[in-house]
Amino acid sequence: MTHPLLSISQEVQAAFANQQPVVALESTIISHGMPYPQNVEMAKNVEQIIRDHGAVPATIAIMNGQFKIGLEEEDLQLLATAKDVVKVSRRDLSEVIAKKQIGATTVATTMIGAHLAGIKVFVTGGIGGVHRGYQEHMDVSADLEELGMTPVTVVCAGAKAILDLPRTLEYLETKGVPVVGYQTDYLPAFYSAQSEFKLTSRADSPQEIADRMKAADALGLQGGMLIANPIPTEHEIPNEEISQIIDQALAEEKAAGVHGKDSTPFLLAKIVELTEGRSLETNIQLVYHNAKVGAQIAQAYHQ
Ligand code: PSU
Ligand code: MN
Repeated sequence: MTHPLLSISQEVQAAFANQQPVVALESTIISHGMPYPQNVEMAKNVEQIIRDHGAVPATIAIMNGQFKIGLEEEDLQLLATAKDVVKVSRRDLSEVIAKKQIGATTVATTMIGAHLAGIKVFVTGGIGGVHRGYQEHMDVSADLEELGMTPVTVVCAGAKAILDLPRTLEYLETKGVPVVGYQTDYLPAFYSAQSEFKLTSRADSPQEIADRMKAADALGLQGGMLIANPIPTEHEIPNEEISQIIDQALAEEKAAGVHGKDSTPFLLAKIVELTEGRSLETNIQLVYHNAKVGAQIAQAYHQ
């Protein structure tokens, strides 16, 4: 019996019926993470990349008081253009469902929807984390708590330096979340393939990750796993270039008095503006690379 608050697309239902691997995708990256029309192009392309690599994509959003698992092209278009799409993290979820608003799911709520639907692997760009200046404002993304309690494997390109990377790693350790470098020993820094922060865990193949997911299942561990997959170096923006831009974006955020759930979307848009679109192209390329690796992990897990 399907959960009453799930609306599953025909493509995804067929994948479940045929025991094909399914990969979840988030929608905040579409509504609040990238400008139109690149957002909707990215959303369509990333789904196709997952299909081309042997899995079935399930982009997730909130519509008509339900989690919609697997979106139609018109849904993607709506999420990419509508002005009243709510950014939905765990805190906002029950309200947006009850009011039947259109909601874009963050990493946290995409994990919740994926888990309800029985999807084990989820591909995104970057996760939320401990924001810089944590000592003053205590801004820690609900994504980190969700990773600590919901058993979904999240493939990302690390976290961008708008965040406090070492404190984000400490927080994940406290929550018991494995942070696995995919073919790397260092935490990738989103736009850049590598940060200076060494990880305690590395995997070199999708099979190794699938084995760990199965061990976590067998143990009944409730939390998720974070796979940190570096952007291919031909697409990266080197640390020294992007760090000045990030500092400027953070200064402008402070001057504008932006905080809370508006912080991440503001900084992402500001960085696109300051790099004249180069950061957007980088962001899109890292999502595509994550999609390929995520599809491979989902396949290995399903065998
Ligand atoms: N980081 C990115 N791109 C994004 C996000 C984070 O590089 O689009 C989005 C994701 O949906 C993530 C959310 O779950 O921002 C985190 O928001 P907050 O920090 O408000 O929890
Ligand atoms: Mn926050």
